[in-house]
Amino acid sequence: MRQAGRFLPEYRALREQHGFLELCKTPALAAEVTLLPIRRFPVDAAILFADILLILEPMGVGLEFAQGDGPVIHRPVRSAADVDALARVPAAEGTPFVFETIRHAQALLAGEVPLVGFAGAPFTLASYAVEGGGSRNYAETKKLMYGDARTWHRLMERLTEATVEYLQAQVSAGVDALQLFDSWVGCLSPDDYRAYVLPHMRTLFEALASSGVPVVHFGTGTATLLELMREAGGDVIGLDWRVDLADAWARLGAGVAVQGNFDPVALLASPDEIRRRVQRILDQAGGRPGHIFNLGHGVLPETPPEHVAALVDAVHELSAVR
Ligand code: 1CP
Repeated sequence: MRQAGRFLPEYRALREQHGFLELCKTPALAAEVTLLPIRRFPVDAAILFADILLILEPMGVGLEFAQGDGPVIHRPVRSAADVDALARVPAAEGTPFVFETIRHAQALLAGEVPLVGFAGAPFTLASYAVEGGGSRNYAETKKLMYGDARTWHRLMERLTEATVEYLQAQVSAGVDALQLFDSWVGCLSPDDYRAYVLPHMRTLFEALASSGVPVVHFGTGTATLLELMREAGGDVIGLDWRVDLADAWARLGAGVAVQGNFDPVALLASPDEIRRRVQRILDQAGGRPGHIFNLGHGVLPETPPEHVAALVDAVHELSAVR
């Protein structure tokens, strides 16, 4: 996760010449960025270079990536009228560059490793749309959710519909797997997840079931939500480092794969410590099929690339002996 991002000097060099949205909207460049980690590390998959927020731009919310401040949405969605005003634009017209990047990246990859496409899950997308950017407490999001449930559900329906179409178009363009990022859903209680999020996630996963590619259901801070996430759907459930992988897998049951769950901050530790922590996760997985080794969240910009190399090598060496 964020393996193509700001911790790579070659990415930072490209960013000196191009804005973030400009990179995303220039398929030849976005495909190159997608391949940067593949050229540097023997990772087992590439993740499309794009962003979860791109899908919001054609809806007319005024998306901008301000230098150093993260994403800004200039016209936040906070009322029934705001939801009604969201433009309905077919994915092929709204984000054609994403599908072009996929075709381009697949041509460059030439089957070397699979390409993972992705989208933000409706709750996480809604949190940005309602807050107008990143958030700590999700106050505006919860104000809408608790104060006007009807409008909340209409917003979630709109985002779910758009996301289904967007992901189906990614599959048509050639991705080999999909990941749904519900990065911030861990701010909800189980009751609220069940009432305000789960029905929409179920709709989403049911619509993707016929896509023919595996779907990863990812979140962070989800220790209390894992069973509900499983109920919502996904072939693979993403785990963060706050849970013990073996315990979490036991709770989820044998019929589902898991992904995770190395603490990305532990990539700042020494290669020896990284190796010990890789071993611990592999021990918890116990050689069972259906474990995708991954970080529990994205690579931090300050991570030394050599430490990522040490992680990838440790995973390959220590899992090969089984
Ligand atoms: O200045 C820059 O170059 C922008 C940094 C950056 C990058 C490299 C952003 C802005 N997005 C991305 C790429 C990105 N985002 C990828 C491509 C794969 C890769 O780099 O390896 C992916 C999969 C994402 C997904 C994404 N964007 C998520 C979900 C995953 C997660 O980490 O939780 C989220 C929440 C975003 C929003 C976003 N985009 C960018 C930033 C800085 C943020 C987070 C802001 C916040 O904390 O609210």
